[in-house]
Amino acid sequence: MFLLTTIHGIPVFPTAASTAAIQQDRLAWFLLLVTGGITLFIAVLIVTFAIRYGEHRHPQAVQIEGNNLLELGWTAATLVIFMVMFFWGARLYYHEYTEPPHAIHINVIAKQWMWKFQHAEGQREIDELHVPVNRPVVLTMISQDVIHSFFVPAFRLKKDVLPGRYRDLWFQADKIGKYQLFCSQYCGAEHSRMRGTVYVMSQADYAKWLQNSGAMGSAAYDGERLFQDLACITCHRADSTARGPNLVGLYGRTVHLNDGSTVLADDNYIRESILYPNAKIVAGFEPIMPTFRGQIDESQLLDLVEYIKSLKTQQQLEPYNNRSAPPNGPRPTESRTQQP
Ligand code: HEC
Ligand SMILES: [Cu+2]
Repeated sequence: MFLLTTIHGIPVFPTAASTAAIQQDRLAWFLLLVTGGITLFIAVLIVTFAIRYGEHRHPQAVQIEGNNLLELGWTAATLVIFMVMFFWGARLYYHEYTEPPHAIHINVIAKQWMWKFQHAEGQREIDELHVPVNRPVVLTMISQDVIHSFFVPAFRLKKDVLPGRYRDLWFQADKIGKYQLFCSQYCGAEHSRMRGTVYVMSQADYAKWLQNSGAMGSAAYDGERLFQDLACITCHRADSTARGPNLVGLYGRTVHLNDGSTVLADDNYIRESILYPNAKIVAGFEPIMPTFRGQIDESQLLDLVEYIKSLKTQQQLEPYNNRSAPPNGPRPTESRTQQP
């Protein structure tokens, strides 16, 4: 395997601890060798030509008017090299932007100057992230203030974390250990202290950690409580008198809006619906939803999103006290969207 992280004990590349790391290192080495090789070749030519064809030796220059074979040759050769770079890079890029199914999902909130992590099972961490080895992990990241950047050199992983917008990032760690996390976007006075540690654990240790880290309830469960406390439930009910759309099965569905357009109900759409309810009005509904901007923080918003994502059956939306009531037929709210 072509992979070099140290030369005589001197580290050239940081430890490679994710599936993508090895791939990216290979590409980086390839680019380095090609560009380094060409640079060297040109440097040697310049020096030799300068010596061999200096003014004193060849006072009379002989013009060469072109050589088709040579020109075709180097055009084709560079094209091939660039195409290899392009497709190789595009493959890695595509891989990086395709979230694998069955991944562990963790929410990340960046703020001046710390990293907050919220596991789906309810664990919350600050500046520490525990993940299992050999399992894909999807991070949904958002900033509470300015732009930060999530950077784990050992995973060859870096992505800006923006305010007002969820962005996903995924990785699969393949070496148990402790790795550094940095913020790589200058974000204020204590930017340099915005660091953390990623602990990659065996699957058994991770399961133990999940059990022992004292989560009170899952993120979706916290979201459900908020849904009741903030009285979302008064409008978004699963009964025929509800004034808001039924949120069951909303996540991942296409929503029809009153201006005739459609939108995919993803994390960012749900977030926008809560903060800017009037930005997009669901077809068949009045713009009566109040904004919750300023009333809930990023972490509560993420919990609400988790809860709405978890809504798969009507029963889940019933208030606690009539959970056992059977769903009572089709509801007017269901006509607003068509199942894909
Ligand atoms: C006063 C009633 C009311 C309250 C309270 C309310 N909503 Fe809404 N909500 C609506 C209405 C009406 C719509 C559809 C019109 C629109 O898009 O603004 C809507 C739309 C939504 C949508 C988009 C639904 C879709 O099908 O695309 C989401 C998500 C949502 N609300 C979440 C919430 C959450 C979470 C809360 C509590 C924090 C909440 N709502 C509180 C009335 C309400
Ligand atoms: Cu930062």
